[in-house]
Amino acid sequence: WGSLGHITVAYVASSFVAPRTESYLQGLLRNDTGDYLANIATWADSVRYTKWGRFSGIFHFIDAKDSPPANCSVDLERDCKAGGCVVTAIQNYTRRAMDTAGLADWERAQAAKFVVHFLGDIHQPLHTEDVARGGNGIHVLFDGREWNLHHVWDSSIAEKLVGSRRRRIYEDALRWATELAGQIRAGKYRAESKAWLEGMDLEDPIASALLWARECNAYVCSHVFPEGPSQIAGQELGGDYYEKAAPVIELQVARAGFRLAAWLDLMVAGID
Ligand code: DCM
Ligand code: DCM
Ligand code: DCM
Ligand code: ZN
Ligand code: ZN
Repeated sequence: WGSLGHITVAYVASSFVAPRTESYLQGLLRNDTGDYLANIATWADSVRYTKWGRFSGIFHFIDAKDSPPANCSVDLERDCKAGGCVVTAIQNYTRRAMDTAGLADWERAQAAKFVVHFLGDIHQPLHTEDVARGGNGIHVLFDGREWNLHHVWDSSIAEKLVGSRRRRIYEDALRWATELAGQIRAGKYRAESKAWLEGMDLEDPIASALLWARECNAYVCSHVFPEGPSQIAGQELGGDYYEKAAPVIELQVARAGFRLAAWLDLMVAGID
C-alpha cells in the first residue's frame, strides 16, 4: 500500500487492540499518543531504499508464480525467495518483537514496526503476485493520468475513494479508519469480521500469513486481471474497473487492520 493505506490499517488496528496492548506498544515505540501505530506504519518503506535497509526490500511481497485469471495460488516453496518474502518476514519479526530474552528494546521496537507494515502489505493483491513485478511493469491510465498498475492498487484507488489530500494524509487516514471500524463493529462487516480471525495462530505465523496471502491473491484473478494481464495494459481504470476494485480495497484494508489488532494482542499477551 501507499502511505494512506498503511496509516489507515494502523488506525483501524489502534481502535481494536486491548488496553494492555496499547500501553505496552506505546512504551516500546516511545509514543504515548493515539498515533503510536500510525506514526510508524510507513517506516519500513522509508528504510527499504537506504543502504542499511536494502535487505528488507523483498519482505514487502511474495511473487506468486500463478497464472491469472485462470489460476491463482500462493505456494511458499515456489514463490518465496531464498532471502525471504512477506510471509517469512511476518514470522521473523513477530518472533523478534517478542524476544525479550534475546534482543534489546530498540531491536524489538524495530521488529514491531516491520510487523505493523507487513500485515498491511500482505493484504494488497499485487503484493501477492509475480506478473510484471506485481504490476509495476504494466502501464495504465487512471482518470487520465499515467501510472503503473501497482501504483493504482497501492494508492490511486484508495485516494479517489477517500478523496484524500496530499498534505492531510493522517487526517484522511483517521477519517477512513473510523469509518471502517464502524462498519466492522456495527455495519456491513459486522457479520463476517469474526471469521476474519479464523486460522490465526501465533504458534504458526507462516500458516497464518499464508491464509491471508491466499485470500488476497484470489483477487488477482477476480479483480486485478479479470480478463488477463495482456488485456489491462494501456486501459483507463478510473471508471468501471475502479467501481469494482474499490470495495475490494476497502475490505482488504479493514481486514488488515482488524487482524493486525488481534495479532498484536496475541503478541503482547505472549510476552512475559
Ligand atoms: N537504522 C534505521 N534506519 C536506517 C539505518 C539504521 O532505523 N536507515 C537503525 C536500525 C537499528 C540501528 O539503526 O535500530 C542500527 O542498525 P544496524 O544494527 O543494522 O546497524
Ligand atoms: N535482522 C533481521 N532479522 C533477523 C536477524 C537480523 O532483520 N532474523 C536485522 C537486524 C539488524 C541487522 O539485520 O539490524 C543485522 O543483524 P545481525 O547483526 O543480527 O546480523
Ligand atoms: N513490489 C511487489 N512485487 C514485486 C516488486 C515490487 O509487490 N515483485 C512492490 C513493492 C513496492 C512497489 O512494488 O510497493 C515498488 O517496488 P520497487 O520500488 O521495488 O519497484
Ligand atoms: Zn506496493
Ligand atoms: Zn511495503
